[in-house]
Amino acid sequence: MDTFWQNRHGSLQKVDSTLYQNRVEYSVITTEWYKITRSTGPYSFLRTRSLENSWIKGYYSDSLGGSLRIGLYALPRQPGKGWLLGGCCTYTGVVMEKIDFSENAAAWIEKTIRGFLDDSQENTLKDEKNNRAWADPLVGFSSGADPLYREFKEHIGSFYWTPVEAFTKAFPHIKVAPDELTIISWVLPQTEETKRVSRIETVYPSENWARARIYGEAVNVRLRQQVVETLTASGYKAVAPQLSSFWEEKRSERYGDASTWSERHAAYVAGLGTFGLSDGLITPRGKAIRCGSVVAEIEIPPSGRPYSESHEYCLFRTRGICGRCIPRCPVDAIDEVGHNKVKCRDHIFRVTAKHVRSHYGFEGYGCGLCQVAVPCESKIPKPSDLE
Ligand code: B12
Ligand code: SF4
Ligand code: SF4
Repeated sequence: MDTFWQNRHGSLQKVDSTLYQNRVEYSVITTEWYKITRSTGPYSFLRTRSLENSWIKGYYSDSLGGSLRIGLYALPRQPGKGWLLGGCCTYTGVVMEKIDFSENAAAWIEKTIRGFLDDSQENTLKDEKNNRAWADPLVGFSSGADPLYREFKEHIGSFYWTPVEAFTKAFPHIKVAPDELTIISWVLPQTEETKRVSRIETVYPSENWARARIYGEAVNVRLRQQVVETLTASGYKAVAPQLSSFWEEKRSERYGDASTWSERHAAYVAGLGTFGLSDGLITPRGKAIRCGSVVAEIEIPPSGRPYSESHEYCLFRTRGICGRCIPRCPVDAIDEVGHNKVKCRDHIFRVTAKHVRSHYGFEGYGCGLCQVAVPCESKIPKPSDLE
């Protein structure tokens, strides 16, 4: 019984069960969701599927001596994976984890993201050794009412979405106020191995980097879907703007290449990093990263920003020193004024794509040489890093 309830937060109540031959049972009736992290069974004539990774709420009984008997309840499998009917099955050795949405939604979301990335079947570069695509993530939250989102629209262009607009594209019939939305942002750092093999490159991306661009981004796509599905299964409406059929690349009069929703701008609002001379977002895990974001109708306190300027972590932008990303670019797309997106795009799509196909044997591209072998590669740089 201890094993079975070892993580429970509710208390056992004596109830007269009408569900199973009117026996008196000691049961827990919860209104909270639990995730079953371990179980053996089921032992029942119904032979339903394993309960692991199921999310349950309702009536559980321990009358069969340290086992879990599920009444006639419909159990949602892990979000997005359909429904499973309980029906008086007995499971033993069950370990459940309480999912406390209301009190600590931030921890719940962060756990969902980390849990997904810990799965080696998901988080993979799809190479021979099944190397991890991404290292330990950073997660942050911002409010849909943060005035920066309106400012972005004003500066970047009228095509640029505020969180309410991104949300309304997915749920046109729902009226939502900006402060009812939270933007969940994450940063996926390149692994040590990918950075190591990329530092020595001077013209083309390493195979690992190109794999991270293609297969790593596929992981990021599934992660966005997982976050949306997890929220949806718990009754919170959510959308990943980057995956929306309405998302598109656009041209900003002021900034050139842009899009309807920039994930690193969302990460900036969530306190995850500031921009660099090369345009890349510099985070506490550095600039060799990718990001992701989901807009959800849920209240989560904003993480706050430990900076006040858009380029605060860049040594060149703040102190006029460094500039180490300038010579890293093989096509001189970075200079003391900033980043030339036209040269950069040309190199990535015209030059590196051919190299990836002919040398690594898959359809892909990428560059990011300005994101490795620089002081801001893996952390927020300090002047002493230049010595
Ligand atoms: C279009 C695009 C490109 C274009 C243009 C890049 C660009 N700078 O916008 C091209 C093809 C050149 C490109 C190249 C690359 N990209 Co790209 N790209 C995008 C995409 C799809 C949209 C970006 C967007 O909408 N930008 C909007 C414009 C307005 O942003 P911006 O010009 O960069 O922003 C500047 C201004 O806003 C300015 N600014 C001025 N005043 C103020 C004031 C405030 C308050 C703020 C906050 C900012 C600000 O600061 C910013 C930086 O200088 C995003 C995915 C996404 N949806 O977010 C990925 C994305 C930006 N790319 C990414 C990556 C990794 C790359 C490459 C390394 C390619 C690769 N994977 O191998 C290179 C790196 C280029 C570089 N030096 O940064 C990552 C960013 C990683 C990082 N550390 O920043 C993203 C976020 C993809 C992802 N999901 O992770 N990319
Ligand atoms: S390498 Fe130096 S100049 Fe370039 S973005 Fe990083 S800190 Fe700024
Ligand atoms: S991504 Fe490559 S081409 Fe683009 S600015 Fe960086 S180093 Fe230059």
